Amino acid sequence: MNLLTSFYAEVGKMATDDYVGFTFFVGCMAMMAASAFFFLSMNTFDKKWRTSILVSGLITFIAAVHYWYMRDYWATYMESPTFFRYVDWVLTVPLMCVEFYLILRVAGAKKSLMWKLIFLSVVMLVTGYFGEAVYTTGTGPALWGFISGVAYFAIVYIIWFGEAKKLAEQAGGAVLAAHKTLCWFVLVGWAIYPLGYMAGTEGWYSFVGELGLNMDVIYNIGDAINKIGFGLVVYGLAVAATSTSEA
Ligand SMILES: *C/C=C(C)/C=C/C=C(C)/C=C/C1=C(C)CCCC1(C)C
Repeated sequence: MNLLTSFYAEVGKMATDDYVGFTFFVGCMAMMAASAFFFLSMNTFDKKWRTSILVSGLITFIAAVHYWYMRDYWATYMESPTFFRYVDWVLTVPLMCVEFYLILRVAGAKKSLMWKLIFLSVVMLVTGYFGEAVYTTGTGPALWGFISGVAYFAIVYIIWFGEAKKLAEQAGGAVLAAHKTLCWFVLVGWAIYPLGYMAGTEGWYSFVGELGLNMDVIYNIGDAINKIGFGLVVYGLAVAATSTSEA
């Protein structure tokens, strides 16, 4: 076999109705493109915003690499790449918590706020993994999903009403506006994930799966919205803050 035929032999076929495969593929490309965008734009901003843009790029870059593997895993086994999915999340979601801290630093945010959010996000994801991959029968998924949901709401509380909200108000202006948008991402954008979880695990909520919704498609849509959208909000803040400081 020459090089060309062996190359083509390695590219799997994809059925036109394989929405999971399709969204893994498009998700991978979108994450790559977003990473290039964030990394290349980084140096056009004031120094104090560069770390935030760098983190936006790291989030989509880490996701791009995981999507590369997940796309391949799905194409080979036609199974949910649960392990890679959660490794991706456990790296990227804490980085989203870091973003909150970074933009609120102008109002004097403390590291303890960042660690609190990181801790809660890890609890949310590890317990979610237990329900999705370890205790997958009986009341397991519902119970672990519930614990995960409690950690999720603790994050929502801190950013919407707690410490983070107060700092955003002190900062005011573009930071407050960006913080508010990010809060909506967490409340609405992140709520996509429990929906995917309910579609893909067994429990009293099995009607969600019966609607014909697919867990991986839902997770892939959620990731595209949240990782790229979140990064763009931070990008918009850096644009706004850089142009006002020049004026
Ligand atoms: C880039 C990836 C992101 C923003 C992932 C976020 C994931 C969640 C908010 C997951 C939440 C879950 C629950 C609230 C309950 C059920 C289990 C999870 C892990 C799907």
